[in-house]
Amino acid sequence: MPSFPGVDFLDFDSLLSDEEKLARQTARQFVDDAIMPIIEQYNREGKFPVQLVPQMADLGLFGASLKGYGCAGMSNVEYGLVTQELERGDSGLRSFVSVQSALVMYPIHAFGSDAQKDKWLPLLQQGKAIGCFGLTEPQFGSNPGGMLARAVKKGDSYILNGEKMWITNGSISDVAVIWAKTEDDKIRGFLVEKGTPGYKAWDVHGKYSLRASVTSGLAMTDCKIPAENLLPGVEGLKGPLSCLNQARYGIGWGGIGAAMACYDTALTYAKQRKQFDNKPIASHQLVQEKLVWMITEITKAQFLALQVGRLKDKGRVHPSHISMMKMNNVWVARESASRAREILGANGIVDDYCVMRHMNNIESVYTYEGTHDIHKLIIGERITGISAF
Ligand code: TGC
Ligand code: FAD
Repeated sequence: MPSFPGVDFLDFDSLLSDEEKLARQTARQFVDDAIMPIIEQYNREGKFPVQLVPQMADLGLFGASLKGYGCAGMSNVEYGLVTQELERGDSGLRSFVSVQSALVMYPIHAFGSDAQKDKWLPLLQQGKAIGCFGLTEPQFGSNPGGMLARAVKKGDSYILNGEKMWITNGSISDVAVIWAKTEDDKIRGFLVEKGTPGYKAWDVHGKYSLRASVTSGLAMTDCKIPAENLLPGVEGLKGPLSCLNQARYGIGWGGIGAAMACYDTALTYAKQRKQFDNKPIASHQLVQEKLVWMITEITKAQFLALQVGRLKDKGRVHPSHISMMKMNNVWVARESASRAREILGANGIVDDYCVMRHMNNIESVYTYEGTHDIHKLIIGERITGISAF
């Protein structure tokens, strides 16, 4: 399939290095060749295309911005451009890569023991093991600090009890990074392996969003976890929140990808579809206004993402910068999908076109990894010094 040409109104590409363009092109071609031909079918059937995992591993997409253990050692900008392309294909594919990379490999890399890193990072990087990240609980979403999951030390083990909800990849994971409070009320991370007695995963059905992604609930009943499966390098809420910084960053680029897919589809459609005197609908001012809104916001989102990426590469990014990027760029995707749907008229509601799939997916992306409004409050706290949660 010919490669997607990209969306570049303001010569954004002149700010990218050859390596950055190559990383994007590699992901772009993979999306066009391997994802686009099958994604509507998988979305319709509500299945994750698990057969793509080895191919994604071969392309170095897992843990791509980490160093060592076979990881590609990409810059943050390169990694961001990859997640942009994946989400242009489908948010579910980007979710898979985000969870595997930012929420499972990153905490093991940053906070794990040498034995944990040696055991899991090569397997996860090669796609021979799949991981998930259990922070959210049925009663604690935006406020994970209130979690009920508990780990009690008993000899050389921890006894883990609790429930996690809305967990991407939950039922297909070989290892789960589970966050729970120990007896001193501190949040700690545990590596819970598939097959641990008392550990159960089940799938959420009836989703209208992220249908090509596995979303699960997890239950842990008196799970005996060897003490060496505790992540030794971090305690407190800053552990899971620092993983979220990595994942939210990828999502900020991903939003651009979903918006690009909707814009490109709407622009092509508007130039072809004729109404009133056999004129293309693109010749009407009201239709042009929607397309102009999209290209303007996509362009602004690109420069925001690039600056956050450059700051991250220099070690100068603050979590509130990433919040602004996640909040803004996912909103741009949501609004672009809505406008593109209008331009496509009735055709906008069927899966001959990608628009409604993106529109539905973005509802999850708008909510997970900190809702749109939680990111507003993070930025609000940063500029006023006052917490309004
Ligand atoms: P607060 O008192 O502000 O902070 C507690 C400790 O954490 C530190 N901290 C951070 N550290 C690293 N990165 C950040 N972004 C951090 N934000 C805060 C903070 O300095 C403090 O450290 P210390 O040493 O003083 O203890 O915590 P709070 O309880 O008031 O909560 C703050 C709030 C609301 C911003 C936080 O809870 C939050 O972000 N809530 C949203 C929850 C969320 O995003 N959940 C995501 C679950 S995972 C998911 O959705 C995966 S989707 C996967 C897919 O892509 O498919
Ligand atoms: P709530 O926290 O109940 O919020 C409901 C509404 O209230 C929101 O609009 C919110 O903005 C608002 N609100 C809450 N508090 C405030 C406040 N203080 N001020 C103003 N407004 C507020 N979690 C994981 O741990 N791992 C995963 O892999 C994972 N994957 C997910 C995949 C999908 C498809 C989805 C949908 C979710 C996933 N999540 C995952 C969970 C996700 O992170 C949570 O849904 C999210 O953090 C919001 O929590 P909640 O749904 O409980 O909403």
